[in-house]
Amino acid sequence: MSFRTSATDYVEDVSPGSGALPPRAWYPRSDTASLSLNGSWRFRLSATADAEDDAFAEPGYDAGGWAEVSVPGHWVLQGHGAPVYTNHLYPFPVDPPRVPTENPTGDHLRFFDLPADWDVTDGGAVLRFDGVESCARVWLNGTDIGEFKGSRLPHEFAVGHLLQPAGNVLAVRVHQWSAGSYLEDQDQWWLPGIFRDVTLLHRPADSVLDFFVHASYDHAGGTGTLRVDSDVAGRVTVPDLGIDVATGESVTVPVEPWTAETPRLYDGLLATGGERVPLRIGFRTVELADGLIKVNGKAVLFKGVNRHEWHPRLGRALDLATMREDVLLMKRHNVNAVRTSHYPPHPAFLDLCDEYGLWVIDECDLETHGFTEQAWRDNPVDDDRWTPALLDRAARMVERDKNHPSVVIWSLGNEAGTGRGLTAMAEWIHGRDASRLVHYEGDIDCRDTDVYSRMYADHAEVERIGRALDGGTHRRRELPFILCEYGHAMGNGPGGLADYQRIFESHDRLQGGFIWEWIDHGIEDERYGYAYGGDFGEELHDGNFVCDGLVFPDRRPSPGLLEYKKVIEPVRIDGDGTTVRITNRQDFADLSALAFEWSYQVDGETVASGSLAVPDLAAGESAEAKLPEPPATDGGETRWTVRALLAADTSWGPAGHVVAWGQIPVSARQSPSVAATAAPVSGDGRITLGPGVFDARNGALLSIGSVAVTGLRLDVWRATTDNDDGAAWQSDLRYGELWRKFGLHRMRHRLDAVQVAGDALTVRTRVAPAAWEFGLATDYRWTSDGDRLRLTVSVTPDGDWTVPLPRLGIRFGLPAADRVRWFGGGPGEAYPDTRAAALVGRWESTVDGLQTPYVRPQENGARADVRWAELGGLRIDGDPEFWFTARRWTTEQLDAAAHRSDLTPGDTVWVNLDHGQHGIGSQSCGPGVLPPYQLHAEPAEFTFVFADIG
Ligand code: IPT
Repeated sequence: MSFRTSATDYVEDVSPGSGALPPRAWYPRSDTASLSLNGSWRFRLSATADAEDDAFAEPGYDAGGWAEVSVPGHWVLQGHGAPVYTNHLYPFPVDPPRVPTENPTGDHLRFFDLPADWDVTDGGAVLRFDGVESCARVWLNGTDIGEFKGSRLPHEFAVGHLLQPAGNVLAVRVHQWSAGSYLEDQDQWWLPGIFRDVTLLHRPADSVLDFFVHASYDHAGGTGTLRVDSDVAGRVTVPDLGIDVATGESVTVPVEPWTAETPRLYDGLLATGGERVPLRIGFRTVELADGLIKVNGKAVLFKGVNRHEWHPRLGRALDLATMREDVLLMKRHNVNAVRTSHYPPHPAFLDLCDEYGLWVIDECDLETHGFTEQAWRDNPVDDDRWTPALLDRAARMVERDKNHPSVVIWSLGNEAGTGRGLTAMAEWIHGRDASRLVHYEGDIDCRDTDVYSRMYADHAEVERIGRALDGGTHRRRELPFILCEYGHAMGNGPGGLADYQRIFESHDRLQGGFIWEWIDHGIEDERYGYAYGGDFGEELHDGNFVCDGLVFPDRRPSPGLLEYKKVIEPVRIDGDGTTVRITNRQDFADLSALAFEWSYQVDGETVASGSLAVPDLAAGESAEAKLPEPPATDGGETRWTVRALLAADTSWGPAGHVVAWGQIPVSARQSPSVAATAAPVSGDGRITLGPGVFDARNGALLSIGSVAVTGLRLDVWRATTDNDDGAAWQSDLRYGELWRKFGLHRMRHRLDAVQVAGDALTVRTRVAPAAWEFGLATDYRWTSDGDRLRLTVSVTPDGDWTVPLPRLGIRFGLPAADRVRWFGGGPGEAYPDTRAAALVGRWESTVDGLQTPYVRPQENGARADVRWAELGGLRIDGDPEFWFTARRWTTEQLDAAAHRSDLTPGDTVWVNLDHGQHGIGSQSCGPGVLPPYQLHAEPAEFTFVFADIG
């Protein structure tokens, strides 16, 4: 007995669908007519797949009472139902290919007329869907034309015979869940809907079907060979190259090659009897040679990111402007590669990668990660019944995207275990396109792939792989290595990027990596600012794990992106006090696009600057340039700053855009000195020492001159970051958890003595958490020269400290402070292992401007190497330099907040001056903090000098 209605059987059918045309190359325009069917569509939501019959598809159906949604779009982001976020767990029982009865189903209706000049008698027409999640059935003018799955892949239907000049009715029934959902278990929001363009294409007689542009480059001869294979014969012309050949015919001419650094495209045309299709041709050859990924004969180093499609209001329904913004942001931050995690992007994105220059790993829409929970039993990729669906997905990706020079590697998918279906995909792809390599991280032995790829391997292991000490199968040992994911950019971080980069650059086999990931998938939300998993009442969810990008949901760069930009800069600038060494770290381009400038700083102020002559170095070369005679100065801390800038406007950045920089110290800083000439004076329950006034009973500082100070004391706590907390599955020590276990967030301060002796006021304390026997003996020693107040903090750990400290320093409150000036690292935040981008100089900000608005609030905003800072009428000089943080809420409030909207500024500005900060690491999904950046409980002494400058 069957309980299922046959009308919806296709939903749970493992097949890719029926009725669609074979996949073919996608191109944005030609001279044939097309009609965009984007816009407002009529919409009706049902709770199950078969709640409604198909009467709505009939011409004349009255949808007057229906709602409206925008196409492209996701209905759950337009007030119908709600989004669901899970990382890898299927949000439905795992019983492939069955899906729940509760299966939100959106019926969509679009009425359209053809433009007057569209001749329905000339040839046919094709209806194209660029992306529908997850399964759709389509009717045109009441005729069922087919159904399909494969959410982020195009599907075309021949509809010429059904079209009318006017009054056409397009009906699309979209099911949130289908057999296809089992293949689409990517770490992202589940967002049903017609989320990419819907287009009607006129197909006149003899118009183009599929075509394959083969454009290779012979780096030895400097020539390009072009051959365009086309299902419909025609001619191919490339005016700039004098090419005019028949389709299928090869021609070899001298060309400039395409690379991500030099994205030379030639405009061409494919003309058949019925259509003229513009081509943008890039000549380049990708090969595996000498165990390396080579393009045009040279090994490339990927400085990549994993890009999901995301917009905080539109979800994965991205417009062209947003795609372009992504590409421009990447180029401006020195990113040279994109993995289209974990599905083929909107096809227009790849046009932008061709145009601006980015290496692309194009990844198929395939992930079955949830099967890991059952030891991969019943995994569709190892079950022949699913193989046609897998091959269909591979073909739809390859055929759609094969004409992009930017695409250098095909990826079978992500986190799908292993199985025969994947092997079949790889075999098919290798057979169809021998001009590119095949990637799949899950193929640990590289049986089917051309690249050894891993995710989140720690530094030591990557180093071993670089040294070829990792073993593995014979095949794997011959292959180059990439980290397809690393540097988990969740919240504050990732830390340790510079350390990875050093390793990549030390071993040829290591060809770089791709940060996880480009953008936080926060959803704009009135309640929270940005919502994340769980904010929509999901029964299962993975919280803010969906916010792990280098840019915030609004695409503002996070400090992680600025750090990455610095770490991967294409030019290295270093040197000693008199010469500067410039290294061109690019793989292809010389330095002719860049101009160099020097400047000279005394105590952070620029006193002289000029341009620096740098030879036009070829890729990989380095040279020394002579710095001018340094300006005469009267002491002070001095340094050179050398910058590489765009010499002229480019397609992605204006002249003057800073690409790379380096600082070269000349003379070191003098420590602030304060003679202890004033003596403490007691009276009236107060102790006065120079400008400082203290409470005589407990030694608490009350004011410095006119500035009231509250709560000054040792502080070791920080609002744990996502990387401190670590991922639940990490077997390593996770300090966020241990810190709380050991009570570092609830340290008690026991007063042992307030001593006035000679020129000093000394307050002796012991700082320790309830329940534990370890602590920090902490002495505060105050002296003054009458004008300034000097504090030396001495910390001596006792007992058995088994965890590092989150931070070590003092904190205090100031009644009012808005503007902040400092001399030290800036302009943005930095931590011990995320400090590459901190430029030493003079900086200014508001207190609010110091905050980094992580979607889930957490420790943020420290400025590194601060010599002095001024705020709220105080000047603070540090000995040694310190980490400076100021915010209008306490660390405890920051720690308790789940969303930005939980943080409301109070009247007090809380200031942290830290002698040490624990590093950040990448343990939210990856290795923790490397040993040099850990802050161990050890004896420490540090000094601050305070002056009232109000
Ligand atoms: C890896 C996934 O490939 C990626 O989609 C994302 O979920 C990332 O982790 C974490 O944000 S899977 C890896 C943790 C086993």
